[in-house]
Amino acid sequence: MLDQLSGKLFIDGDFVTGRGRPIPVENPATLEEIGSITLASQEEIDAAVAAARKAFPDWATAPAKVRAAALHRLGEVIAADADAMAKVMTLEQGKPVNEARGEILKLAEACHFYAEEAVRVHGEIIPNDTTDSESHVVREPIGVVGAITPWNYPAELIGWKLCGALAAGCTIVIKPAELTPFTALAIAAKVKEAKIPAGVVNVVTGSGSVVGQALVEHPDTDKIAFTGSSAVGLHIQKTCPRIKRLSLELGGNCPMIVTAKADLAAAIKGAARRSFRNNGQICIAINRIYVERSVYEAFVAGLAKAADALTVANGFTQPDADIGAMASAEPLNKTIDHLKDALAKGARLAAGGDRPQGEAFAKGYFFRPTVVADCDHTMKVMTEETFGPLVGVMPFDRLEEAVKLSNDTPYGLASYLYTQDAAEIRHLSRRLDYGNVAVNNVDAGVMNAPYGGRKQSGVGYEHGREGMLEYFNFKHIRIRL
Ligand code: TAP
Repeated sequence: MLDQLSGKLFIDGDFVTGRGRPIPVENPATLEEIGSITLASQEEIDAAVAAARKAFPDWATAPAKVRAAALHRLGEVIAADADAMAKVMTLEQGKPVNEARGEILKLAEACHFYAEEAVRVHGEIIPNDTTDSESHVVREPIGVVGAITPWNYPAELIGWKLCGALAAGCTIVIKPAELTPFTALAIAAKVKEAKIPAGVVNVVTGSGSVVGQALVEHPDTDKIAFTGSSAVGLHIQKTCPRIKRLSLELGGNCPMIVTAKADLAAAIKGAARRSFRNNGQICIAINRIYVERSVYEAFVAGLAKAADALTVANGFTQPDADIGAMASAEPLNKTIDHLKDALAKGARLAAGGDRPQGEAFAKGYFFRPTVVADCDHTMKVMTEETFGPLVGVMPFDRLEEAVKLSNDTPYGLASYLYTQDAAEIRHLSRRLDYGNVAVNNVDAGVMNAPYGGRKQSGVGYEHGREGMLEYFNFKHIRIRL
């Protein structure tokens, strides 16, 4: 599959060979080159946006059931080829094949979810201030969407935008991360196979500062749907040269509170999963854990044991490994930096702390799941987004203190709480200043509920009906009867 996708762009329903500079793509587990993509030129970006614009009127006005059927077809062809698509993802991103397959199936689920939502685009008739008129409020698709996505979930983060946009009647130009372009191009192949009309979906590749920025500045994109770091999100907001809709799903620095009334075994299991899955390269990864002092040492010992038990391996040759290679040198180096900073400031290393030993790990970006205890808020691990397999733990004495520490961050994406006490659940979950609060579980995002951050974690929502609303304009039609 990679041979067919190398060097391609997907414009107006067809794969075309890009004429720009080739950019090599590496396997982060072996550092071998697996293919190359092209830096899309302004002319190619213009062609993609023009194709989306040309396709827009027919797609926007097609019966909702036609768009729904197209999304159902897309979900089916993606699920049918999940194994091959998962291997492509693992080769460029590093996560184990089984986990990548799960992500591809989630993409298929998003297609079916938004196919069902597409036929429920209702308006409203509102009585107003005169007896002989009424107000009709209808939803109309915004137009051409530029979607810019990161490398940590190369399929799902495209899927939420693609499916919400298409269900609403928008057309889209996708710019995937330079590190993980092939998953996006594999999705484009499925768009073609599902016979979604030409121009409705387009993919252009290349660096964010050139190709992503060109979509942001393009006079004919009506909305930018972005997922990535808060720094780039802010840059997009500042440099967007004209008024257009922006949704920004940005960084996180997610806390977990474990009280003395928690099921400790469940809390440890949840913490190990949400701190280390995908190497912690998740916007909703648990970065920092506050544990009530009476259960603190037991929790640290349990989490260290759980971290040590996770298997780290090349996720392609060992598809069922818990953790594969990190996606690139950048998050690996940041993890090492945050670890050194914590240890220098007095943290205690409880698990991990170095690269795994052995020939298989000689080249790739591997790091062992790492737990540091006795942390405080002078340490980067507690105050910045690490985006790596590192979690900090800190004791607390009063619940108010745990809430204050949890909210002591510019971010507001997801938070986690473990307690069996109903009063604690009610009290704490309402006081955590986050878009998502998961209580006694670590699955902060589900397809049919809105998912979004506050503060520096962004504006707008994905998932759920709210995720589709991002792609509509509301129109008020006042009719005199
Ligand atoms: P970024 O460096 O922000 O990159 C994200 C995307 O933006 C990439 O496609 C990147 O392109 C592109 N980009 C970079 N500069 C740009 C510019 N000037 N104009 C337009 N596009 C530009 O983030 P990342 O390192 O890939 O991803 C990690 C970050 O994403 C973390 O902070 C994480 O928390 C966040 N994230 C948030 C969420 C949600 S739902 N809130 C989900 C996942 C990840 P290139 O990389 O190709 O240059």
